[in-house]
This record gives sequence, structure tokens and C-alpha cells, in this order.
Amino acid sequence: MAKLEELVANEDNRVLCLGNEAIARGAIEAGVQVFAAYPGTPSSEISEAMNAAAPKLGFYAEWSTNEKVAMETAIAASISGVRAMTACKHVGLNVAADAFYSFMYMGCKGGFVTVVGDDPHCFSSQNEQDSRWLGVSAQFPIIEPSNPQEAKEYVKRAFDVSEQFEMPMLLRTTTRVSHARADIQFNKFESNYRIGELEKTNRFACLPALARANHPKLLARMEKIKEWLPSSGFSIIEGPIDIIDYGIITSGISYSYVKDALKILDKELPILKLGMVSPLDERTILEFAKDKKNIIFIEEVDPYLEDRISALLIQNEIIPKIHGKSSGITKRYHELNARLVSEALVKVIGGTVSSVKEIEKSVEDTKDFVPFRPPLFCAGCQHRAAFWELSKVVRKDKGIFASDIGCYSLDPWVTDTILCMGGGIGLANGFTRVIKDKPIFAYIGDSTFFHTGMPALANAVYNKANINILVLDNRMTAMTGFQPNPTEVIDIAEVAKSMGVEYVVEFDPYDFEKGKKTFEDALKHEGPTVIIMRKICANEDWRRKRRIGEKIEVFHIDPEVCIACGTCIVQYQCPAIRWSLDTNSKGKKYSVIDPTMCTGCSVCSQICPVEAISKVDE
Ligand SMILES: Cc1ncc(C[n+]2csc(CCOP(=O)(O)OP(=O)(O)O)c2C)c(N)n1
Repeated sequence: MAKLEELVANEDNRVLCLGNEAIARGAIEAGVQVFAAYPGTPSSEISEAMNAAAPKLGFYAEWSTNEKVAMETAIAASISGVRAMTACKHVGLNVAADAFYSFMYMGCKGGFVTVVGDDPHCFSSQNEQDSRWLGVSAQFPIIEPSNPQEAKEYVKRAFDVSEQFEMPMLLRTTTRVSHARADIQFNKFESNYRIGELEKTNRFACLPALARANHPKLLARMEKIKEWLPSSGFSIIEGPIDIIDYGIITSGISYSYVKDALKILDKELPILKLGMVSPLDERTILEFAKDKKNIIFIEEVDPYLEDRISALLIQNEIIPKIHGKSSGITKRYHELNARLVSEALVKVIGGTVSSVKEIEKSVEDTKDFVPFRPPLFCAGCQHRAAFWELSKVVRKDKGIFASDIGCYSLDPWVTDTILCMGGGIGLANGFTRVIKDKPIFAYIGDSTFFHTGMPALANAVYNKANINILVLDNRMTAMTGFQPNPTEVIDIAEVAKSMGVEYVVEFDPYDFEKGKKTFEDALKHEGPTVIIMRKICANEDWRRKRRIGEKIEVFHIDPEVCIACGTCIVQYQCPAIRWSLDTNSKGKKYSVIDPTMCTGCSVCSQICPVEAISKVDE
């Protein structure tokens, strides 16, 4: 990761950094004055960098409570004439969509950039949505960088283009651009400082009559961009352009894979790389495609370019053979890589990809010594304790359990559904209307509670849903990297009470007795209950203690008492506990706690059936 001093130094320099940090630096170099965002992989490091840099450089940055509020904050800055940016993951753009769609009707004043991080392959997401469609449908100009350096340059250009055409811009990245590390050229900052002022005009009030008038204006602005695009430098034609048999059209990270694939295949083919993918640079596309016999589309997930450009070609009576998702050379799901693109190209142009197989073989070989590890709760995680307690009171088959999105999504024991952020309480409300013979639970983290949980709770109270809501308050937004959120200053119990919830109980999730009693009581209550299990994230607390040298009271297993029943390892699944490599005096294996991982949560000592586990004395 780039050092903060490097990120904020107003000088020309080369710095090894993440694509997301390069995006942040691009915004800083462009003179952004307001940044607001809610975290979400793969976009979070942009916000981390912006929030760290803001106090040093004097611009405003905030962790907003959700993506919509973040977008609205940045929109206000932009229509007041200053440069503003927001960043989110793909599903975050859905949350912000209401503001996103109508903003385009206003048009912007200060340059405005929304960065959206798509997650092909669902590394950290519940879907593989391709945000280009959302951008097109909201009529945003969309640019797609193909590597971290380009990402930085594109952010800077996006601010300029945004001001030139008074249009907010969407910059779409994917995980491999956002999370790649590269040696990036940093440049001195541009001076674009302005004092915000809101022009008193009806342009910024999206009333029906004004929106009706604004729509054609917006389309006219889009046409202007289209006219300017061929000279913009966003479209690049490379390779032997006189080859007419084949032409490749691509954008974003897929362009980088195409370059690697052609190297692997030792081939040269004409490539049209589109930096702006909406509106389409129609003139350049038609010029490139006009005499080609085969057009090969290389893009991840959806056939976005393929569908739109195929239609454009047909409208212009250019009818090459189309290769892409429609012909099956690449799949409509998951990521691409150099091998997959090589194989796709070979299906069209012939040849073999043996050299990649060699590289892959060496990767295959590592599988022997790198074990597969599914994601699981950290050692000491209080969410594990919470679900263990709950599953002991209500077994999975005896209740309905609607989870939400956060570290608690990793629950291995009871969860039935996970839909979207804030969706657990809404689903639970729906389940009460149709499932009559089982208690219904929803669980939600503190960050998610403030993100989209509160409207769902209000709905549950208003509509008298007989549901039990567990708020897993670990005092931070842990899953995306321990970001802060309003739980620091707003008491969730008071919020629930003020909304009219009659049964509100708070307890420490490591306190099993209280947990059992609370769940049993809540089940007897009519109407929504809110059970807040509050304890600072064990991982973060452990790291804090180590940083300041505070003693961590670890636990230990007596090998002579342990009966190797597996309660702590197999059932509770604490990653700090493993089987012994030797045997005890009775010749039996036993379990062992790794003192470097133990956070001292005490749960294993509470659940051990033979009381073999106790605190280490010294
Ligand atoms: C709309 C949307 N925005 C952002 C994310 C990324 N994300 C996943 S979980 C999470 C927050 C989790 O925080 P919290 O609810 O406090 O639970 P914790 O991980 O701390 O247990 C976020 C921001 C997402 N999945 N969906």
C-alpha cells in the first residue's frame, strides 16, 4: 500500500500502489473538494485513502451511512460548483440509484465522478451485476480503465469531461484493476479550488414539468459527447489495422487480458480499445469494423459491447461474423484471464495455447500444499458466539433465520437466507405473513442497521411483525475493513425504543447464560423484539491490545482432561484450536489452543463438556 506521505505529497513521483489508491490520487490531483462514500469491496480502499488524505490536504471526506446519502452529499457539492466524487461497489450503486438517475437530469456544475467497483466472480458479493447497464440506463457517460495507471489518469480526465459537458461521469472498475498493484506516476496537483455557491435556478429541482424539459437537454449533451469522442483519445486502435480477417473490440481489464493473450499466442491482431463505453464512439467503431470479416468481443460477464455494437453495425449495414458471448467463446459469468482469452481467440483464429498450460501446471502443483480454506469467523469472533447460543435455543429446523450482509453472513449453523444489505428484516417481515408455525429471526450488524436496517425496522413496528431482530453490534463495519459507523455516537437500543419496539435487550455475546435467557424470553413476546449483542470486534480489539502492549488473557487446554470430543474444533470451529501432534499419557489425541491466535474470549471454556479449558495463569 502507498504510504500516506506519498499519497498527499504535491510532487511528481513514482509510487507503488493499489489501483484504488491510484484512483484516490487521481481525484486529489484533479482538486476534488468533497468525497463521500460507504465501503464495499472492491472499492473500499479508495475511501480509505481519501479519508486518510483529507485532513492532511484540507478537503472534505466522510464515511457516509449508505451509498445514497454519499451520492447526495457529493451531488450537493457538484451543483454548488466544486469537484466532488463518490465511490461504491456495484450493489452500492443500486442503493444510490434513486439519486443517481435523477441527478443526470440536472446535470452537474463542478466535476462529478462516481466510481463503481464491479466484482466479476463474486469474490466478495452476492451477485456479478455489470454496472455498465445501470450507467447506460441512467444515461451516464461511462469510462473503463484497463490498469491502475490508466485509472488515475481517467479519474482526472473524468473531472474535466464532466465540467466540459456538465455531465456527471461514471468510472467503472473491476476487482483486478482496483486491487492490482503497480508503479504509478504521480503528478503535481491541479489548482481547482472553488467556494461553493448554489445558483438560484429551477434546474436543480426535479419537478415533473422541469424534468420533462430537462430530458431532451440531457440527450443533447450526450450527443455532444458522442461527436467529440473520436478526437478525445478514449478510443485507441492498435495492431496491424490492415488485417481484415479479424478485429478485436474490448475495454477495461479485458483489454489487458487481450494483450497478454496475443503475447502468449505470438499473434498480432487489430484491436479497438474503448476507454469510454457509453456513449459509444460510433464513428471510430464503424471505421474499425467496416471491412472486417470477423469481430471478436472480449469482455467480462455481460455481452454489453457485443449487444450494443452488433446492433450499431447492423443499423449501418456492416455485417461481420460476431464472436463473443453469443457464439460461446467466452462465458456470461465469472472473470476472464489471459488463459481464457487465449482459448477464446484460438476458437476463432485457430492454433493452440500450450504455453499457458505449462504456467497453469505450476499453479496446479501448489494445490498439494496450499489447503482449501473456506471463509470462517476469526478466532474469538463474537458473532460465532451469538449464533452458537441462538442455535442451542432454536435449532435450524425449528425456526426461520434471515441473515444480512456482514461478517455474520459466515454463520455456519442456522442461516436460511441472505439477500442484500438491510434485507434480513424485510424478509423476516414477509416470512411472518406466510409461515405460521416457526419463530422468525432476522440478524443485522450495526453498520447495516444504519445503512438500510432502520426503515425495515420501522416497517416491522408499523406492521406489527412478530419477529426477533438480533443486532450484532461489534462497534464497526468489520467485513469491509473495520471502518467507523454511527454506532459510535447513536445508541441502537434507544433508536429501537424510540421507534416503538417494546422488547429491547442488550448483552455481551460471550455471556451465554444471559444469551439463553434473552432468546427464550424474546420468543414469548408478541411483536418485534430487538436483541442487541454488543462487543467490540474481537479481531480489532486483539490488534489494539497488541499495539499498546495490553495483556491478552489466553486460554489453555489440559491434555489429560481433554476427551477429543471435537466440541471446540469441529463444532464451534474456533480457528485458534487444532488437534495435538502427539498424544497424552493415555495415548489419546487432544486439542490445543494456539496462544498467538487466542483472543481470550472464553467461549471454548464455557462449552467444553469436560471443563478441560481454563485461563492461562501467568
Ligand atoms: C449495498 C452494499 N453496500 C456495501 C456492501 C459491502 N458490505 C458488505 S458487509 C458490509 C457491512 C458490514 O458491517 P456490519 O453490518 O456492521 O457487520 P460486520 O461485518 O461488522 O459484522 C458492507 C459495507 C454491500 N454488500 N452491499
